[in-house]
Amino acid sequence: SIAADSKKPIRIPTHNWSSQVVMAYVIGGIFESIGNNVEYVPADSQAVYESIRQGDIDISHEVWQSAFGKSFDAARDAGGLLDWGDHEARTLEDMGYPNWVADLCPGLPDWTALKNPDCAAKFVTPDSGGKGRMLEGPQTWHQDLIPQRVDALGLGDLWTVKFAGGADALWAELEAAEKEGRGTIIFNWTPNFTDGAGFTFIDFPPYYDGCRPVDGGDGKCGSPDGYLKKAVNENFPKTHPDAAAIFKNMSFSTSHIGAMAALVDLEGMTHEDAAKKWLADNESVWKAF
Ligand code: TMO
Repeated sequence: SIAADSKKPIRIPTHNWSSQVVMAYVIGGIFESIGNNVEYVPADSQAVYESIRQGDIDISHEVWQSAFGKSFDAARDAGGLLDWGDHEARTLEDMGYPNWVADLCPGLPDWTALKNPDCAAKFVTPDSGGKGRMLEGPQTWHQDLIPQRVDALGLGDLWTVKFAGGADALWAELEAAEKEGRGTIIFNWTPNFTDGAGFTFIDFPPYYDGCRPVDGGDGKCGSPDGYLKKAVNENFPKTHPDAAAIFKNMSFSTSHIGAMAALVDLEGMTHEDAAKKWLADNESVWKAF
């Protein structure tokens, strides 16, 4: 472009799951490679869209439809936040289980297998009041979506939903269940490091627009085959035209994003080091943006 990018740092949010944080540093590294300054801002994953709309944060690079679509829509409709296109990767965010668990409940992954009391009994934990326990992610991601769904589907007498304090508690639960040889049902998503590692999502009744209680529906639906979107503050293309053009072109695949998460959650790297390694290993991918 003719006008050069402002030297004012580009403010990139960081949230509480690994691919998002690694991708923040990946994008920051790409912006720095063209001479930009960047700043990383820890932010709530729902409130961030309002912060972008207000101009306190410049971009969002992982807008997951199921968890954040409603907050994204509200900010876009209020003005000040632009839809900056989708990644190639499609997304699913839902409850599921490591594959060995299928043996405990005949009929899985069909959700109706959960109606069987013999199935639920195999997921009782000390804190579950005699019911089968499902471990949902932090409540900031979906509020009461999953407890509402359990009740709407008539599973509330057999199952209870607990919230994990953070994503790491979900992965710790997977490891502990495997070690102890017991069943577990947790919230998970794709793309993630568990792609191809023997994790199956439960087939709930199909999602449709309006099926969730927050949208006025009865709650008897699973999560959508969702987008993974990018968003920017409306002034960002004016203050940083070169970075904005790169960000518009940027599109990561399921395997790109799974690898970003795996470097942290399987290989134990820091988010910053994972981003450096990802950039070094994938020059041909990001230089094309
Ligand atoms: C937004 N998330 C990837 C945690 O489902």
